Amino acid sequence: MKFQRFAAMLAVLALIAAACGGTADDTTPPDDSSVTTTAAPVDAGQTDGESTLDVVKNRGTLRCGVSGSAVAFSETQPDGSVTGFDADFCRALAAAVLGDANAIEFRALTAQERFDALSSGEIDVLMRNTTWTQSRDTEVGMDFAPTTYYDGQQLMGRSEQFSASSTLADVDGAILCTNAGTTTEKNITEGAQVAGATIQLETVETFPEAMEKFKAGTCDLVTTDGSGLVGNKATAVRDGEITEDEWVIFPTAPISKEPLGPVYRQNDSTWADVVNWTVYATIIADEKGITQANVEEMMEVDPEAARLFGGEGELQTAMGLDAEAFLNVIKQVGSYTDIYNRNLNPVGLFREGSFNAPFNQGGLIYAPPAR
Ligand SMILES: N[C@@H](CCC(=O)N[C@@H](CS)C(=O)NCC(=O)O)C(=O)O
Repeated sequence: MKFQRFAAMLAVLALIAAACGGTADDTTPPDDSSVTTTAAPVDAGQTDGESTLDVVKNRGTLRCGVSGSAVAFSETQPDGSVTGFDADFCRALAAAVLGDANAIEFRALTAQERFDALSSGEIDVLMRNTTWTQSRDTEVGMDFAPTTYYDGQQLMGRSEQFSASSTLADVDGAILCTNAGTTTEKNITEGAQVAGATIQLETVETFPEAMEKFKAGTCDLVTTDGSGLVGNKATAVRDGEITEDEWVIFPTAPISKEPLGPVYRQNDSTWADVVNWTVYATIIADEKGITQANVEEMMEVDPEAARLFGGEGELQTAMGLDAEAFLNVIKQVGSYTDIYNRNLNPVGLFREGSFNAPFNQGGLIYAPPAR
């Protein structure tokens, strides 16, 4: 225990040193420019060995890290509320743990800030378009929940310069913009090199800033996860800034794999189970056609649904939750399809034919059995 406290102190000193003198690049691990420490939580009143589950229950609110400006995933509204796919998974977790989908404090974080916010205990969970990578899973000190959205990196340019069949070789000589502290900047640097294209990469703090530069013509292209490009293009069309065919997203086959999902501090198996099974509950509900409207009826006729939503044979209390934890998730927030369709259909993202379709319809969205 003493050693752990000493390690935590060292981590704080490292953070202060980084904040005072260094740039993000001084501490860049191989795949991430955003992290200065991998230490255990040093804040938020969490004692050594205590699960985040107890911290959240005692506090009575969930602190959920989001972007706040990721179209359709987490967008801070003028009244301060946060909407989107990631925001709804925060709500699902709050409904499971606290019985109240609104018992949340959202924290808007840039890509650079997100892992430090988790390491320091400022947030309990991160739901911010975050890609599961080996370095984040190991040296950065994170653990990853099941993927909630299978994405891939693409580029967006003007139709007079690029087309849907453009490739990375075609971006030779171009200025590309994206946000810092992301897999995006690493992928495009490597990808362009392999394709033999010389590019000028400009990284800014947030993706909306990259979009502003693209609109102003300072950048020839923007690049990020495909969902982000689709969302930003849909917003520009909706706001009358462009016509549907003015900007083009390419290449059709993304240049990377970006499995996005919830992230938590490593080595907290109790909390990991809770976050993971909250995601799984939304997926199992979806597999069974269970919705906010019919969940109680389905519990009568389907033994797995009965267990998962608090009936005979329930396993939620063994995880430190109320038996009805996942019933609250479905009733207050909905199944995976409810969450997906509500947030992503409006910007033109559909499950059909994508990796985000259910496993029995050719997709990758799959949950282990609730038994
Ligand atoms: N998935 C990548 C990229 C994440 C990312 O920053 N995505 C952009 C595009 S949607 C974003 O969240 N932008 C909103 C912002 O900058 O706040 C990662 O984990 O590094």
